[in-house]
Amino acid sequence: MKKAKPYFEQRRERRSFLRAGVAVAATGTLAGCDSLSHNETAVNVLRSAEALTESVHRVLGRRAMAQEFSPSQIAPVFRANGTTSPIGQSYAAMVADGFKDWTLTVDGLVDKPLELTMAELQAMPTRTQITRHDCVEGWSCIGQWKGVRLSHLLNMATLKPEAKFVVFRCLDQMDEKNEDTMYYESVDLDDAFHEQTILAWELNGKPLPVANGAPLRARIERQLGYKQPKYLHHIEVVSDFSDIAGGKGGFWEDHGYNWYGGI
Ligand SMILES: Nc1nc2c(c(=O)[nH]1)N[C@H]1C(S)=C(S)[C@@H](COP(=O)(O)O)O[C@H]1N2
Ligand SMILES: [Mo]
Repeated sequence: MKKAKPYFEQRRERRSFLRAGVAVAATGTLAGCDSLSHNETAVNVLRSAEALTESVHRVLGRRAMAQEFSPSQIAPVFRANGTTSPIGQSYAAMVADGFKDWTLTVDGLVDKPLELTMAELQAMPTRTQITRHDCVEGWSCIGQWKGVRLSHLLNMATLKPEAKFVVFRCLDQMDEKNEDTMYYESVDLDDAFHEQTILAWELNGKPLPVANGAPLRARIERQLGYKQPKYLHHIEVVSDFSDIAGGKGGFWEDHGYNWYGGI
């Protein structure tokens, strides 16, 4: 009998087919959560465009802001995707006690490592933004996020000169049979210090739901959906990620996605 593939492998196959749909979302005027239809020619044109995106972003600079929307454009329900309820006792226990003992660690190539409670994070200067999330599976969704800028934490921790990337470590295990499949992601310092890169504890004016990454998730608004890590507990500053997990800088990158998911 043929062994069933882990669900993330099945999803990867579907995603590589659909990923070009995101560019359609980026040029359309979608409000709320919409599925996208695909047109063969457009998909091929956009595939080649995608290859150029990283170099174009490098030349033009990476400070440009992602579009922000008005409150009336917020989707009634923000769609959830990927992990929507992390497996395992330790996360369940955190949910049960309202994340009372959860902390966020910031360490690696920093002068002053941090360990922050939610109360400490929430006492920091906040940013609120209404943005559109674009998933490579072919849907987009507009939501309002509130949190602290990642730059604020990185400045507090003070990066060492060798620092090049920020790695986000999450609490959810992707393959229930393999403990080495925790979701993780990474971005370079351009994205880490971007004005709209925040660590959010609120979605649409309410505490971040479990399905969307409670208690804390990153919003890196110039990047695609898979570069928006949920269920954060640890941020590590590194010079190189080749010795982390599969070495490609993220869970989906280790399964074939581009490391650069800029939009
Ligand atoms: N920890 C974690 N972060 C994750 C994922 C995941 O499975 N686990 N899925 C990613 C993908 S592919 C998308 S589209 C978004 C979905 O975020 P949402 O559930 O808030 O819509 O989270 C991203 N971040
Ligand atoms: Mo996604």
